[in-house]
Amino acid sequence: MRTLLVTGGAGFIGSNFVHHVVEHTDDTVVVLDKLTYAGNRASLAGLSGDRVRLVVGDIADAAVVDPLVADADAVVHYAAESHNDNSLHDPRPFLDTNIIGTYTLLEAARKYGTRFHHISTDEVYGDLELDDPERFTEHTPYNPSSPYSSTKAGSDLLVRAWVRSFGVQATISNCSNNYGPYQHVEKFIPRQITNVIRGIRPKLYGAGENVRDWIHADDHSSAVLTILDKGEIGQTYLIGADGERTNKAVVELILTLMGQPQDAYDHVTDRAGHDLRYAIDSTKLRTELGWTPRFQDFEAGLAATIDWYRENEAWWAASKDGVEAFYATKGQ
Ligand code: NAD
Ligand code: TDX
Repeated sequence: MRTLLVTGGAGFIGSNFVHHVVEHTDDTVVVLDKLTYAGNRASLAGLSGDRVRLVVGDIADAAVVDPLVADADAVVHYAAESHNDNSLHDPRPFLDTNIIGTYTLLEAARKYGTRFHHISTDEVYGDLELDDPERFTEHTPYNPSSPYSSTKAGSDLLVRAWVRSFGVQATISNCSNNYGPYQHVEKFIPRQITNVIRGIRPKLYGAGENVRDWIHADDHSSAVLTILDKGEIGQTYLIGADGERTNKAVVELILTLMGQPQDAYDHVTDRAGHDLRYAIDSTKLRTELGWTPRFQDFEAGLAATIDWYRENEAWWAASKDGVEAFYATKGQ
C-alpha cells in the first residue's frame, strides 16, 4: 500500500487515474490540483475520504509542493495546461504550469528521493504525413508545433536532465489522444457530443482529414500503473491503442450513434499550425512490461462516453456556454 501524490487529479485523465487506482489497488491518493477552469471537484465525487484527499494548490508553489512530495511514495504528474487552442490564444499559463510547475516538482523529488512519473503527450514528436508507414516510437526526434506541445516537450527534457544530472528516480510516458468520461467540453469529442445534446451542429476544423490515435482514458491509467510498478528508471514509454481515425470519421460516428444524419456538421476555421496526424507504436510498453489495452472497440467506448455525457449534464453544463462563446470569437 503506497501513498501516491497525483497532480492534476481533478482534471480529465488525472481523475480517471484516481478512480482506476481506487478500484484496482490498495493505494491511497493525495490529489494536488489548482482547480483551474479545467479542474472539477465533482470528478472525484463518490470516492472515499479514507482513500482520496484533495489539496487545492499550485504545482509551481514550492511551499505547497515540498511537504506533499516528502510524504509521498511516488508522484504521478498529470497537472498541465492541456488545450492547444488556448495555447494559441494565451501561451503564458502553459509556461508557468508545464515548465515551472514541472521544475518545482522535480526539485522536490530530488530533495526527498521520491519516485516520479511524468505524464506527457505524443504531440512532442510533431506530426506525420497521412501516408507515412512509420509511427512515433521512443526514438522519434522531438519536433513540437504549438505552444502547448513545446512546453510539454520542455517538461519532458527537464525530467530527462534531472534523471541524468541529479539521479531523480523518474519515468516518462507519452500517450496519444484520450477519450472517456470527465473530459472538458472544450475538447473535440465532448464538444461534439454536447453540441448534439444542445441542438448545435458539430464543428470540424478545416476539411477534417486530420488523424488522431484514440485511446480510452482507463487504458491510459492501466498503462501508467504498469510503468509505475515495472518501468525502468530513466526510460520513456509510448502509450497507444492502435486507434487511428480521421476527425471527420469520428464526427460522423458520433452523429450516427446519437441518431442524427451523419452529414449534419459544419466545417469551420482550421486551427493555426494544425498537426496533421499522430500515430503511436506502443511495442516497447507491450513487450517489455506486458501491458495491453482493454477497450479495443472504439465504437463501443464512444457509445458509453455519449451515455455518460447524456447522464451527467450537471457535470458539464456550467462550462458549455462559455466554451462555445470563446470558439465563436475564432470562427470555430
Ligand atoms: P485537463 O486540462 O483536463 O486537466 C488538467 C488538470 O491540471 C486540471 O484539473 C487543472 O486544474 C490542473 N492544473 C492546471 N494547472 C495547475 C497548476 N499550476 N497546479 C496544479 N494543478 C493544475 O488535462 P488532461 O487532458 O487531463 O491532461 C492531463 C495530462 O495528460 C497533461 O499533462 C497532458 O499533457 C497529458 N496528456 C493528455 C492527453 C489528452 O488526450 N487529453 C493525451 C496525452 C497526454
Ligand atoms: O471543435 C473542434 N473541432 C475539431 O475539428 C475541436 C475542439 C477540435 N477539432 C480537431 C483538432 C484536432 O485535430 O480535433 C482534433 C482533436 O482536438 P483536441 O481535442 O483539441 O485535441 P488535440 O489538439 O489533438 O490534443 C489532445 O491530445 C493530445 C489533448 O488536448 C492534448 O492535451 C494531448 O496532449
